[in-house]
Amino acid sequence: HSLWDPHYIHSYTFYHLFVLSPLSTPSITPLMGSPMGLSCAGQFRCGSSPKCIRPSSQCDGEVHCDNGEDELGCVRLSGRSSVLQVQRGGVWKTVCSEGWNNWLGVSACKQLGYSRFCGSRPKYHTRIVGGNISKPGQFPWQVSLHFNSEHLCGGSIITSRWVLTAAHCVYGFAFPSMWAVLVGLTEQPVHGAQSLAVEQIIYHAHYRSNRLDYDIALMKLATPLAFNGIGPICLPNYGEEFEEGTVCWISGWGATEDEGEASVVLRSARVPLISTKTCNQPDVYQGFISSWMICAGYLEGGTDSCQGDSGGPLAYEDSSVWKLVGATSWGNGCALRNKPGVYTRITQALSWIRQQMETLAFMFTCRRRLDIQSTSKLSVHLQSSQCFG
Ligand SMILES: [Ca+2]
Repeated sequence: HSLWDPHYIHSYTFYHLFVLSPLSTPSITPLMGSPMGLSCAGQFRCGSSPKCIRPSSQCDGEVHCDNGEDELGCVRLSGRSSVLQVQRGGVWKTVCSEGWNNWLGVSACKQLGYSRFCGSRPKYHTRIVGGNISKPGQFPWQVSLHFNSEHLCGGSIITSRWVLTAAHCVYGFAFPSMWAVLVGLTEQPVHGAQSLAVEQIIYHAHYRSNRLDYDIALMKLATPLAFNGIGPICLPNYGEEFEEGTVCWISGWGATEDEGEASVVLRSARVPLISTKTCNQPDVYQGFISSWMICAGYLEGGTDSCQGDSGGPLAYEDSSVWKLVGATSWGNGCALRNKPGVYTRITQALSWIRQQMETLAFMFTCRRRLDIQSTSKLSVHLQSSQCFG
């Protein structure tokens, strides 16, 4: 069983893991004193910058501070019965209680990471190996990950700052400065596509190049994406099951035949999901399919993802909302009989994804806050213990 993409990238034995331990619920603590001489009277001060924002801009689901501190610590569990509460304008409101309205519901969902603005695209009246050429905007979440200015892998936009891909794309190569995320393009090489710098790369701590599990990674963009013509795909819900035979779409610039050249144009294909039971049969993948994997494609062969498609989306349209079911991971050859594509099962990775995004955002805020603290000669240990303890 071979992983997609050049294997030489795994020959490095450089362990560049940035493993973060789970932290308790982040909370905003105003800076003690005002190191920059700004009081922000009656306003909310962004921890990492001298910026002040209106109190109503705190916890409204939109980022106003440069590092998003205004949108941290907006959700909590309260009381003995652990009711879910959401902060709005400095007041905690209990979910679904009296006075709860649609606006608060949408705002709460945004806080919890469920943006209603994911997974939509313009209407198409249409349809890799055996796949069709895609039109601009057909897969607005699809990105091309360039390493040293060359397409290496695919990925999916999941928020304005995060791109999801496969761990085997970045393993041993998690150097942000060598990567660029290209968005809004259908043809390679690139003409006028938006290219974004990468601030941080994280892959699952349990991923190893000689194994197939935990094949998931996240790239944090150095600057947020503007969603014009491009947009995020929705993550599936916790515990959401996708049944055998559910028709999904794969897309990418991967090879159109095994060991072939990468495709110039973005290709896509319809692939039905295959149950783990079927995929683990002796003549298919003989028990190699774990809970971290999901199979899709045709046992008769002919249509499949291939080298260069790695990390890209396996997407499902659920009542006109597109959800990310999988990330292209591995396969035996491409489009061979009884060797369908295998994808990282996103529902299995949800906790990990949420944890990385929340923790990293929080750590960054803390680090910035500590920098400010140390220059102002205020005691650091309190902030330290709050951030890292
Ligand atoms: Ca805000």
